[in-house]
Amino acid sequence: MDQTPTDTPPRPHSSHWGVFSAGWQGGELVVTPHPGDPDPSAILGNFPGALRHRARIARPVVRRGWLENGPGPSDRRGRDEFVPVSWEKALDLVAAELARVRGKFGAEGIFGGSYGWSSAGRFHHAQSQVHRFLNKAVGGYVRSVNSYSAGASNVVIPHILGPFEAIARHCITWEQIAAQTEVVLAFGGMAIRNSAVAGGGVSRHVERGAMAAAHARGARFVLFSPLRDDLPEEAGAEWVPLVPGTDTALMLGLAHTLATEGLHDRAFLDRYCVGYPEFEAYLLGRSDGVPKSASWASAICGVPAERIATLAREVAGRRCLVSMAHALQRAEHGEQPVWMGAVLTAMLGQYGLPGGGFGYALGTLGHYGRRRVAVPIGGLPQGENGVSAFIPVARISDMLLNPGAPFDYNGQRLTYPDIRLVYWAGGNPFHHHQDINRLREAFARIDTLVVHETAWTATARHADIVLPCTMTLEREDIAGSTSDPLLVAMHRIAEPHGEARDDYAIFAGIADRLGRKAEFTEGRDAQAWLRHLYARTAEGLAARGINTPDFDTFWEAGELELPVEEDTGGILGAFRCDPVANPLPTPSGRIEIASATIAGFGYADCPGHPAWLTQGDVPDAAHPLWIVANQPATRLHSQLDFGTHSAAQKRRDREVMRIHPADAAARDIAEGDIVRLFNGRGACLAAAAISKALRPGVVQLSTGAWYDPEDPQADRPLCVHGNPNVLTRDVGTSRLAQGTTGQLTAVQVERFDGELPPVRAWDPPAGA
Ligand SMILES: Nc1nc2c(c(=O)[nH]1)N[C@H]1C(S)=C(S)[C@@H](COP(=O)(O)OP(=O)(O)OC[C@H]3O[C@@H](n4cnc5c(=O)[nH]c(N)nc54)[C@H](O)[C@@H]3O)O[C@H]1N2
Ligand SMILES: Nc1nc2c(c(=O)[nH]1)N[C@H]1C(S)=C(S)[C@@H](COP(=O)(O)OP(=O)(O)OC[C@H]3O[C@@H](n4cnc5c(=O)[nH]c(N)nc54)[C@H](O)[C@@H]3O)O[C@H]1N2
Ligand SMILES: [Mo]
Repeated sequence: MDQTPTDTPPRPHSSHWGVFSAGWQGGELVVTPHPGDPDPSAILGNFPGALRHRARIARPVVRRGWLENGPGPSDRRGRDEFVPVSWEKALDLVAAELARVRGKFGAEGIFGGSYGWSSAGRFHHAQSQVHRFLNKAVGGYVRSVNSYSAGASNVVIPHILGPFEAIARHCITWEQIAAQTEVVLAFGGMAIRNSAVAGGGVSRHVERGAMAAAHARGARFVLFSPLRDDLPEEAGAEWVPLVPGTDTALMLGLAHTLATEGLHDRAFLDRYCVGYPEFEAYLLGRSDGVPKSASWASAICGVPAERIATLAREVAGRRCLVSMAHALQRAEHGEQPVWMGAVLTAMLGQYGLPGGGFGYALGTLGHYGRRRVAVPIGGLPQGENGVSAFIPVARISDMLLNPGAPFDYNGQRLTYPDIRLVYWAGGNPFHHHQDINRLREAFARIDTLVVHETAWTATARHADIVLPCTMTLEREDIAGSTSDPLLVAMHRIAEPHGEARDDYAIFAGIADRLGRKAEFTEGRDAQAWLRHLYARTAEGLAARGINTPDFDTFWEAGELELPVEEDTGGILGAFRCDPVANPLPTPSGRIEIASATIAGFGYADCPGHPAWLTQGDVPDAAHPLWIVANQPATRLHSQLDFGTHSAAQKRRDREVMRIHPADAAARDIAEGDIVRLFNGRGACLAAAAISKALRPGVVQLSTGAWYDPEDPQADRPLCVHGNPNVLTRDVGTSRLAQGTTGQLTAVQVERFDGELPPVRAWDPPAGA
């Protein structure tokens, strides 16, 4: 079907994992990282094999049962075959179904939360497109709030410190760390594989270099993690392999040593914080009879008491950075380690000092620790949403399974709406959501699932109407973000695959059928929108008196370096300088070590100060291992799982699970064996790699291998490829934030001696 592409010179493009140029040579796509990037990501290697892979969706299709019987609840989703239809017919069907649902149930019957990363590029950003479309052409949609990344901290940080982005993104920079930090207490590490990625694109990967510079200067890195490789070798870290999910206890042990030995910064606590006395009563055991001493902590977190106490003594009085990976709060009671990390930092008195303080999420993505871009970056305007109902993003299955049921969120009692139509563009819930078997049941309840996808993900396979869309390389866009100084002209590198269309063109076609085309497009085609978005940045530059190329000159040059702000420590730096003139936007204007607001909500699972709360999902005799389901090194989430780099790291076609030699020996598992991971919720296969980089009792299976049910007709099929979300639990972090708890769960692992089922996740489904 496709012609061999003719040779073309390299042209600029951008992705969430780096800026690059790409061109065709002898029929092959050649991808070259941006020459200014000191540490490019190998994930770029997923592009060449992906464009024309069999996993791409070539034409619009409709699920047979939906086409023949019309919309309605159906457990045939994910089990049925598909029927190809013309674009005309597909767009007619979607428009008519949107009109039906809106007419009968109102826009409250449509869920357009559509969480997901899609691709870099300000214009073709799928979430912006779908939200704008639903607002402008349908009158609104039930939305989702917060993220899978930071579900708990999105809610707790504003109560205790201030706005999430202002606190996490722009206070402590990698430049400060390289030059000034003396000790880094890295909870969950700062893995280079993770900071390879930044939403909207990243032109320079600086993290490895900054850690190497700090280490060379004598800075000390302490890694608290079940995995040894969560910091790069360049950091020269000491590894404290704690039990997963126990950081709050360990930090309480550190804090107890500080408090009982008078090493805490009382002047800082008095001047900049509220609630310390109340917290101290808990810490010392005055309020509950249990002193949270180093030996108390040791029994929970598995780190020797002496090591905890010694660390506390060694760190006090030093320029100390407490960094914390998102991962810690993607777990039951995930609010607690975040809050406790903030309190520990306050006790050390380090907020707002260069290279010191609380580096929430620093190193977990490439857009933390960067200076802010000083001019605006244009984005697609979203319009007004006529629906007020929303869910915390990870409550999707709860919502679909329990229409009308009440739930708690951040001091509010809300009700799950009654959803009939779900519209997804740019995300993969069968990648990101927990307890996939439950998610399948949830999607069986609705009338219609519409999905725009580039490739045959499990989400597309569970849809009723699948609309094929272009990959980023097949269209023009502009990449830019507030944390990267390079604005990139993303040139088109390849022709669209099959009949694929841009999300924008698809939405424009449906809006036309709903009589709302002019409202959606404002009369612009994609090119006109790019010029419109560029004008925003150009105006910002002109206002600063900076000579600005016109759009055509920018496009031809391929990139534009933008000015960045001074590195002044953000709102925490200003607060440190003068807490009266620059109070934090918390109720007290200070750091809230105890929060009267949160206490007032009366949630037992999130009390008014950080606390150690016992968990419901911990290893037991039947499921004695912790599984860490962390981010994959070889790709971004599930994107381009079929790409060359990602595919090359699989063994016998399966995702690799790491296991400690002692745990492997006890199960007669050898290097490269296929294993079955299971618990009460589900089971999957993976290939075993034996490694001492894990704490014993912990296995690691990263996310992102496409869900591949051995028998799609079964209720709880075995995933033969290695998607850990068949195992994870679908419960909220607490009633406060209702964030995802997907990072950790209890499992058993055994050698798989049966006949090895083939992996078919990348083959198109029947009829497509
Ligand atoms: N167990 C467990 N689960 C987790 C996590 C964990 O730690 N453990 N981490 C969570 C986190 S932090 C996150 S952010 C989520 C990520 O979850 P997602 O963001 O949903 O994952 P992606 O694989 O990035 O999904 C993006 C999808 O968009 C598609 N796409 C790309 N470009 C376009 C486009 O232009 N248009 C359209 N229509 N589609 C496009 C891709 O093919 C891909 O299927 O996963 C979460 N899930
Ligand atoms: N290559 C790559 N990079 C990515 C992504 C990707 O998919 N691929 N996704 C990006 C996204 S959207 C996000 S939100 C970030 C996520 O950033 P994170 O959530 O920080 O990333 P993870 O890799 O899930 O977890 C980091 C490490 O935390 C450790 N950990 C897990 N549980 C615990 C615990 O209880 N205590 C301690 N101390 N450590 C623990 C694990 O060893 C794990 O390797 O990553 C981003 N970067
Ligand atoms: Mo994320």
